[in-house]
Amino acid sequence: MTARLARLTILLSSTLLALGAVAQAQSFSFATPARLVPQVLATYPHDPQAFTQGLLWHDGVLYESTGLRGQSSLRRVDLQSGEVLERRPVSRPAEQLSGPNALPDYFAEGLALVDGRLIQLTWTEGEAFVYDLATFERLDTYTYEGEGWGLCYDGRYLYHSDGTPYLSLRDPQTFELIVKFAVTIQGQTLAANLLNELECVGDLVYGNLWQTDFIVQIDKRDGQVVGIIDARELLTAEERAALSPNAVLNGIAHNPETDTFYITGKLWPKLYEVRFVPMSG
Ligand SMILES: [Ca+2]
Repeated sequence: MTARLARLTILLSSTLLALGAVAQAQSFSFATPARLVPQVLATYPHDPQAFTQGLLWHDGVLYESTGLRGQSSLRRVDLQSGEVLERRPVSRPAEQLSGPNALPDYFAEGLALVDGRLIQLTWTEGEAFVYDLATFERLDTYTYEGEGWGLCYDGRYLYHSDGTPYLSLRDPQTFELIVKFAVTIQGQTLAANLLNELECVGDLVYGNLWQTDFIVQIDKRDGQVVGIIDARELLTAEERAALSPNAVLNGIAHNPETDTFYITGKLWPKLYEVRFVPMSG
C-alpha cells in the first residue's frame, strides 16, 4: 500500500508538473518592450582615455574595467571629479609579450563585484581575474570557454555575455557555468555581437548593445527583453563628431542608495547620472 501510494504520488506529481508546463506554454505571450529614455540628473567628467568595458558602483566609488591590448586596466574612480584614484594595469608579464612565442596582451572586459572580490573578464583569453576590492591584489584566475564581454552579479549568480545572444549564469564562487539562456525580443532570439556591458538590478539584467546607443532591460527569469532604452540624445552632435567611431556607449552601473544609474561610453569625456523614464509621445 505504501509503495503503491508513493508510486501514485510520483505519477500525480509528474502529471501535474507536465500539465503546469503545458498551461504555462499556452499562456506564454511575448512582452512588448517598453520604450525608455535616460533622464540626465547630473554630468561628471570621465577619463577620455578610458576604453570602458565594465562599470560598477560600490560604497560611494566607481570601479571601471578598461580594454584595448596594452592599455587594459582596473580602476577605482571618484565620481565627482572623474579622478582615477587607483589604476592597476592588466597586462601579461613582459617575457610573454616578446620573442617567437609572444602572446597578444590581455584585453580586459566586463567587471563584477562578489563579496569583496572584483571579477574581470578578458575578451578572447578565456581568463577572468579575481582581485581584492580594497588592495587590487590579484587573488585568483578563473578560466572559461568562449569570449568575455559583460559581467554582473545579482547577489546570487553571475551573468556573463560573450558576443552571442546568450547569457551564461555562473557560480559566483567557482565561476562554473550553471546554464546558458537565450535573450529574446518579441519571440525572436537577439542577434549576435550585441550584448555587451551588463548591470544586474532586481529581476532585470541591463545590457548595453554594442555599437549602438541602446540599452536593453532583460527579464532574467525568462530572457525576454522587456524594455529598450534609447540613449541617442545623450551626446550632442558636436560631442559625437569629436569621438572616434569605436567610442560607443558602454558602461552602466546602478547606485542602490539613490536608485540612479551611471552611464558612459568608451573614450567618452563624460559620465551621466540618469534615471530611465518612459519615452514621451
Ligand atoms: Ca556594469
